[in-house]
Amino acid sequence: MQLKDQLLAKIENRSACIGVVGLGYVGLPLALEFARAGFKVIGYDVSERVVGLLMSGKSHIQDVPSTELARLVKVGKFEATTDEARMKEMDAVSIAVPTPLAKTRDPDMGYVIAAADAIGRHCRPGVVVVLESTTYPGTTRELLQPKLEAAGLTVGEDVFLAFSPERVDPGNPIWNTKNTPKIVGGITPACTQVATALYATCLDTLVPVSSPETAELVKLLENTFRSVNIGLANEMAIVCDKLGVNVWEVIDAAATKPFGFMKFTPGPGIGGHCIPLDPHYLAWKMRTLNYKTRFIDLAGEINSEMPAVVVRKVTQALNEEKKAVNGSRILVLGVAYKKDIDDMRESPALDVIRLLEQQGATVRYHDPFVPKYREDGHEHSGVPLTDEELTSADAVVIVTDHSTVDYQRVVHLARVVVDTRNATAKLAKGKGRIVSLASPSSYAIA
Ligand code: SAJ
Repeated sequence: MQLKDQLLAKIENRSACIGVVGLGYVGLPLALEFARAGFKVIGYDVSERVVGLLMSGKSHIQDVPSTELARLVKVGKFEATTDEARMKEMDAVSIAVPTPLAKTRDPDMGYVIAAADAIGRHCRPGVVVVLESTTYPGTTRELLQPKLEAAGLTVGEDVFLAFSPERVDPGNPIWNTKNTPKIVGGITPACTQVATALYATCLDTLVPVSSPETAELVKLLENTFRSVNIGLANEMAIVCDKLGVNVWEVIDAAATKPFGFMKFTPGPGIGGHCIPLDPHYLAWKMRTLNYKTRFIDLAGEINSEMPAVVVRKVTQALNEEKKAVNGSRILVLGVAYKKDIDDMRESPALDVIRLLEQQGATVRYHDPFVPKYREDGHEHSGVPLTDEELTSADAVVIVTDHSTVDYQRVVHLARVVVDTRNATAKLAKGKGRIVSLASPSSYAIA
């Protein structure tokens, strides 16, 4: 029986040993889906802390309950390890390691290269390897395939190689690893067939495409689409502010169009591990082909300008009180990169706080999801949202609109509220002034 058929049979009867490299918000949920489907799963991670935590039945990922993890560890269906030699036991390997941007905004492929090198050292004939990490088009073919071939393996015959983008939205109550459609693009049709069969054992919907480049680009289109449209919403905020029109009213009214429109909202900038970064992987690749991806670059410019726009708004609001930013006491409400989560990655709140402090303000923050965070080696602690904090602040700036904050109380007690998320739209007027990111009650952003 051919290697491909042998592997397909082991996938079918669940005797295949599944490997997941990288046990973060993508890898761990995926590992558990395979374990739930009946496979023995070995999770590999370089972090002793993470592996130790997982083996003690404790999950560090909000979407993975520790009870389920502990059960699968106990029955021997899931095992975490830092020993790369365990990769030789794996019949399938999904790579879900970080693909950050370097300070130069160029792709940092270090984690993918390290994972691919380790797999190359231990991979054997009859294995399927799938890269899930978001990356530039061509990575699977140009970076991973040669490493498998250097191990003496022929892709499409001895070993099967594909790209399948992660579509994990941490904390999403509706869409999860199992029910989100899964794109799969193999180097050869046999690669696509095997990788699709692998994921079909535990995921609801598979979407095979014709190549890994197609699959790599699908992911980048998805997130570039968001970045560009968020950038448009942010520019619309600047336009509305100059025209004295309420941008939120404009967008809500446009969203009544039942076709041909999709609502995006302005804000203090974009954060997270995807939207600020993913489009730049495509921009970087196209620069190597002497093409400038203007939409990506322009959206990046506008989105990354928004923290400064917010600070100008705060400056103008304080100016109306005959106050300077310098020496003012400012309370920032919400520092996570989006509402109702605790994730600080690339949060625009960090830029807003930094810019205010550079102008001499004393900035404190309150975030019910982020009691403290570390930045540039310093630890920052939040303050409780007491009446004193609200009444003594020269301005309260709503940067992330967590649902658990009582904004009516904020507006009632604060002298000036700068609202970058339209969190105060439907509130009764309070003692202080509300300055929206863009509406007639605000001052031109300039
Ligand atoms: N944002 C806006 N205006 C918007 C939407 C978002 O300013 O209209 C800001 C958010 O506040 C945040 C940033 O953009 O700072 C990113 O927000 P996001 O809603 O795109 O959330 P993410 O970063 O968690 O994006 C993830 C992505 N998921 C994957 O890459 C698998 C994205 O593709 C999803 O569409 C998104 O979740 C989602 O829809 O929740």
